[in-house]
Amino acid sequence: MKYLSLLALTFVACGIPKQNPNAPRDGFQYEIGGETVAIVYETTSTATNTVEVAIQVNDHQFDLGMSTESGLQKIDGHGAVLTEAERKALSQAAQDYARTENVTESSPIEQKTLYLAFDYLSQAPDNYAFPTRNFNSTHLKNEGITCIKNGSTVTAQWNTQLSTYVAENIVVGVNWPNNYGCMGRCGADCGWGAPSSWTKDCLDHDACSYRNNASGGSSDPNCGDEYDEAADDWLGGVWWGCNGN
Ligand SMILES: [Ca+2]
Ligand SMILES: [Ca+2]
Ligand SMILES: [Ca+2]
Repeated sequence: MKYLSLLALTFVACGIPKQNPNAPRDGFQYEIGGETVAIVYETTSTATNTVEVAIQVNDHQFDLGMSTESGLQKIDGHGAVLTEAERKALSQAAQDYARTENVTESSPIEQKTLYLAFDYLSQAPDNYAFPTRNFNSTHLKNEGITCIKNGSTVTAQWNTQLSTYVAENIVVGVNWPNNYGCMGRCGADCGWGAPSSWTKDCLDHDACSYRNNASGGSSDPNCGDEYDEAADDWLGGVWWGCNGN
């Protein structure tokens, strides 16, 4: 981890311009709205069938654990709150990584996890502070991740500061405006062909985010909990075969 920190600091401190050939191989750097965002990552496979993914976004550290047998085990964001520029950079990194590495469903778990982690982090609600979370893998499949099918009608459910319960029937896969295409797909809009999950918790998150952003409310107090509940779906749904079909 020390290596990552030093690397990132050097990376930022030198103000390396875009596409510098000396930039570290395992990283991205973007200029977004006058803000420099450096992203450095590292994946490690352990003896216990677990893949550890470390992602550093400027001075924020994220550590994820993915089991090759049971899916997502932990996400530790150390309390990080991402800026809008950092979230946009992560979204771009997800796209660039998926294209560069040609990430597909048959890619190694390290690659899929890294791509899905970039994608998940990029969709954090405003002012959301990433906690330390552990997932009870024995309950993941039946309680945490429910696959949904494209073209079926599913009742999205969420809550807000003003309403303890909001429900709306949505045809899975329908395109809503403002980059809310492919409703029910975990991730913004319809993605770029890289693997993604289609689940109930992601539909709830999509609907909550759209309805609350559209009405001008900050989405965090309203949809932060839906974002939490979708974490295992986002990162583990592909693993469980929730491909929307
Ligand atoms: Ca879930
Ligand atoms: Ca909510
Ligand atoms: Ca979505």
